[in-house]
Amino acid sequence: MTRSWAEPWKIKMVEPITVTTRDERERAIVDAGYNTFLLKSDDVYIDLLTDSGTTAMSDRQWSAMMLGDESYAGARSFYKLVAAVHDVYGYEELIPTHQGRGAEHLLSQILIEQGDVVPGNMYFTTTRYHQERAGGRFVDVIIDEAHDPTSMHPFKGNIDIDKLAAAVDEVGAERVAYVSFETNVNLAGGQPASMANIKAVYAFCRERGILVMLDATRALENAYFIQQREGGYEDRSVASILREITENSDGATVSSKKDNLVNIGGFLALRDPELARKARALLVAFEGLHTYGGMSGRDMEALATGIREMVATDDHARSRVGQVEYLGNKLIKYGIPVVKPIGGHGVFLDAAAMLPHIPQDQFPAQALAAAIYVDSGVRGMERGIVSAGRDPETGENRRPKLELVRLTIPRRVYTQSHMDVVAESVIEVYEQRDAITGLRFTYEPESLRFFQATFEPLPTT
Ligand code: PM9
Repeated sequence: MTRSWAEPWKIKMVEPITVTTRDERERAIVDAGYNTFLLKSDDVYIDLLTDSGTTAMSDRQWSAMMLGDESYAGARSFYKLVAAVHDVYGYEELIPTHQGRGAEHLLSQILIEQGDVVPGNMYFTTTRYHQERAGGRFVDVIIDEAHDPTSMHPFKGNIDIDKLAAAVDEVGAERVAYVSFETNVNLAGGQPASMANIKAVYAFCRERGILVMLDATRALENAYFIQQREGGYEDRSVASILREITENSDGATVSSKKDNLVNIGGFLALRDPELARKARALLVAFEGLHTYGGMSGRDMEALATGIREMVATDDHARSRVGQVEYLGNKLIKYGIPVVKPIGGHGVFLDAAAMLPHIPQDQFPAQALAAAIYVDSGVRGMERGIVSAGRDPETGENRRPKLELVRLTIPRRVYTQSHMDVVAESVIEVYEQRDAITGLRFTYEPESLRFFQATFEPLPTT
């Protein structure tokens, strides 16, 4: 008999949520221009927009906040954070930022020169935005399986070394700013890279003198999948696998709003003191002094505690990913098309397969996210053509192969009963899918358009 697992915590405080009526939700989605980012949280029942900054902190984190040292310079809380990042991730140089994109901005500015190439394993919205803003050209070198929602490859976050070699050969190693290696690739569906692949990329880059910068935002979840799926790692702790992932990298950007169990914060971590000096010079202009960056003392206390807490036992990673798998398996059982294998931070609905009657230009994933919200008050997020944006050179829509709705699970927030309600709503909407129509823009922002764009339904013919 397979034995069940349970969350390694019990609930000490609750936050009431209420369910709205269908009429209220129909009005709310029109007011929000069919963009779930523009809904008010009071109009949302179960909020699966993102796992970013939506974590429930522990009693230890809340009590650590009381110890926050709010000194402008040299705060005690900063040195606790430096020690936590060093002990858990192994990096010597810490540049604290307000969140992940602050770190991406600094890294892009210190390493990318106009015309440089930045190979990476599938784009992330803010990451690519900063790389392009600094004059770089992102080249996707993820394995082909990552673009196929039905492929059961256990490590769909892997970099294809042949694609990487081709990207390097095209411009020469000196025009490659760095390899941008995301752990547990978000837009592929929360899919991990294998340790074998991570090591192969380090070896390839070392030989050619190219830096490897991790996006270690969800490296913990990647470490957990390595433990579960890669031969030789089954008896290793998630903490030790995480250290092995980061071991040969030259640095990392981290949005601490995910793995690190806090509501705000992030950092750039580096090994080279000279590079760190350059980053700190920018830090003081864009974020704050080098001993707080974009965080208060209490934020840094909560973060230092969260970083240690996430690896204290493997139970946290197991129950976090276990809850995502619980929802995913329910949907798979019913025949809902989802990205497989189920990823680490959310279940990704294959909107292209669910709504084949809506062409990609009419934003099927955006329409599906809106329909699920109207059905039940469950809020997900589009991760398809709207998120991909336009090519800055041609102005044309980028057409990602994946047209997805992400149901992202916040850490330590919802119970399995919430997951049951979510699954039932998705099933209901799937059964009524022919009634869903495509959308068109009523407002399209120039960059990162998915955050603030508004839409209206296309007239039915
Ligand atoms: N990710 C997410 O919901 C929040 C913003 S986009 C909707 O998935 C990676 C892999 C991320 C990420 C944010 C950032 C940026 C960098 N890398 O949001 O600036 O998933 O802290 O981090 C979001 P910040």
